[in-house]
Amino acid sequence: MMAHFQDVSKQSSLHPKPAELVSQYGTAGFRANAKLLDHIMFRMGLLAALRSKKTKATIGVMVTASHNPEEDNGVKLIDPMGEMLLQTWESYATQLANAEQEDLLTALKDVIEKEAINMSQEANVFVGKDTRSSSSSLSQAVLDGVAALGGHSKDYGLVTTPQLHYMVRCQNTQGKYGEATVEGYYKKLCQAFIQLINNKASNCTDDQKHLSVDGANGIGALKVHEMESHLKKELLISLFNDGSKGKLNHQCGADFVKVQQKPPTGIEINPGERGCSFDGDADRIVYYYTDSDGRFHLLDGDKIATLISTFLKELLTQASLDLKIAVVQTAYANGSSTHYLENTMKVTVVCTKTGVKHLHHAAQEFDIGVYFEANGHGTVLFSEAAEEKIQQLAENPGTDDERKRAALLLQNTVNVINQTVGDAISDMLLIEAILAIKGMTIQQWDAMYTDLPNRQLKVKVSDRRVIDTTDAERRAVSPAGLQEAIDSLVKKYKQARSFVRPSGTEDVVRVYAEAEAQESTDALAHEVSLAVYRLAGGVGDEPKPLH
Ligand code: NG1
Ligand code: ZN
Repeated sequence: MMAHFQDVSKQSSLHPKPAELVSQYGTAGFRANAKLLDHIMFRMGLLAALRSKKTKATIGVMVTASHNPEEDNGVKLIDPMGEMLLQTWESYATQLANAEQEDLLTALKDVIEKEAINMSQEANVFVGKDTRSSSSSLSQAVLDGVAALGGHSKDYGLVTTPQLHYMVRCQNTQGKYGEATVEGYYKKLCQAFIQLINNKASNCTDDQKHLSVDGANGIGALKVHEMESHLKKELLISLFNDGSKGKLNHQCGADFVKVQQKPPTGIEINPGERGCSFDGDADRIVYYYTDSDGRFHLLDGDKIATLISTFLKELLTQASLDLKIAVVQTAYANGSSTHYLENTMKVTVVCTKTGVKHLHHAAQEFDIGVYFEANGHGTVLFSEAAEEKIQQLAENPGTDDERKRAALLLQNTVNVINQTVGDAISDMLLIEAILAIKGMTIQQWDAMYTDLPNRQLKVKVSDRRVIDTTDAERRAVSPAGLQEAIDSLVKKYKQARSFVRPSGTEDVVRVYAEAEAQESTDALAHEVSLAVYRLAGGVGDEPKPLH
C-alpha cells in the first residue's frame, strides 16, 4: 500500500497543479482551457481507480469538452452501469482537483478513509477521448493516474462519449448489454435499426432514406463514417463537417444550431430535406429543414422527445401493455412542448434541474422514462420489469399478430437505444426508424406542435454564485429583487415565461425567455438580461437590445 502512495507522489510531480487554480466538477465534469487540465486528468485517473475499487467494477473516464471550443477540454467519470458519477463522489473529484501539490496524498487518503476503500481490491478503468488536439496527452495523464494506484486500464482511444458509456455497461453486465467493442456497438444498434426499418410504412425511395449529418468536425463524424457499412443502405447519409478541414464546433454542431437558430455552415441541403447536427462528443443531436420559402425550422430535443414518446405510446396501446410512460424535461423545454405532451398526448411530464444526471434519475422512476434537454441531449430508459414484460409478450406463442408486431417493435426500440446516456448516433437511428415506420416527413413531425418563439442569452457577472434558484431552476431566490423584476417584465408580454440561472459549464448567467412573438421574446430576454446585469453584479458593457 505504501508503495502505491510513493508512485502517486512521484507521478503527480510530473502532472503538477498550477498554484491557486480552483476548479469544480460541474454539470458535466471539469471543463476549462486545455492548458489548465493536466493535473486534473492525472487526479481523475487516481479517483477512477478508487471508484473502481469501491464499486468492484469497471469505471470510465472520458476526455472531452463536448460543444465547447477546440481550445478547451474536460473530463467526466462514468459509473458502473454507464451512468454519470455518483453525486457524493463529485465533491471528492473537486477536492482532489484543488489539493495543492503537497496536500494531494492527504486528500487521497481522506477519500480512502471516508469510503473505507480496500486498497488491495483490483481497479479497472476504461478511457476514451474526443478529437481535440489536446486530448491525446490529457488522456495519457488519466492513464498515468490509474497506473500510479496500480490499476488496470483499457484505452479505447477515439470514441464518442456515449460509446464509452456503452462499453462500461457492457463490461459490468458481463456482455448482457452488448459486446464491449466499437464493432459490438455498431452491430447491436444497426441490427435493431434494420429490424425496425423492416416495418416501414411503404417502400422508401432513396430520397426518403437520405439524411444530411453535420458532424461538428468532431468524433461523431468519424464514427458515423465507421458505422455506415452496417446500415446496409437502409439509411443514406451525406456527411458534412467531417473534420477534414473545418474547426471543431466552429459555426457548426448541435449547440451552434440550437442557440443561433440557424443551419450550420458547410452543409448543403435542399428545401424539405432532413438534416441533423451532432455536438463535439456526439451525445447531442438536433434536426432541421428549410421550407420552400427558405425559412429554417429547428426540431430540438423537445420535438425529439415528443416524436419518441408518441411512437412508444402507440406501441404500448397496440401491445395492450400497461406500462407507465413519462417525459422528463428541464425549464429550457419550450412551453408548447410541455403543453402538447400534457394536454394532447396526456403523458406525465416531469421538470428537473439542468444537467443530464437530474433528468436521468427522474426518468428511472417510471416503467419508460423519455428524457431530453431542449439542446438535444437525451435518451429513453426502460425499467427491468418493463423490458421483461415486453420480452414475454414477444416470445409468447399465444400472442396475436398485432400485439406481437408491437412487442417486437418495442424490443428492437429498446435495443437501438443507448440507455446509458444521450447518444446522437443511437437517437438518429431511432428517429429515422420512427419516421420510416410511420411514413412521416420531417414537416409532418414538425407540425405536431408549434414552438413558442424563444431566446437564450448570456450575461457576465463578477460572481455567478450570487444567483440561487428553486423550483427546478424556474425561480431565483437570490439576489434580492431579481425574481420580482423578472415577474413584472414577464407580465408585459403574452404567453411569456423567463428564468435565469448560473451556468454549470461556463462563467456566465444564462437567461431564457419565450413569448407569443419573436420580437417580444427578444425584448423580454434583453430586459431580463439588464435586470441580471444590474442586480447580480454585471461586468463589462451593459447588455444591448437585440434589434
Ligand atoms: P449549463 O452551462 O449548466 O447551462 C449546459 C447545458 C446543459 C447541459 C450541460 C452539459 C443548456 C442551457 N445548458 O449546461 O443542458 O447539456 O451544458 O453539457 O443547454
Ligand atoms: Zn456533448
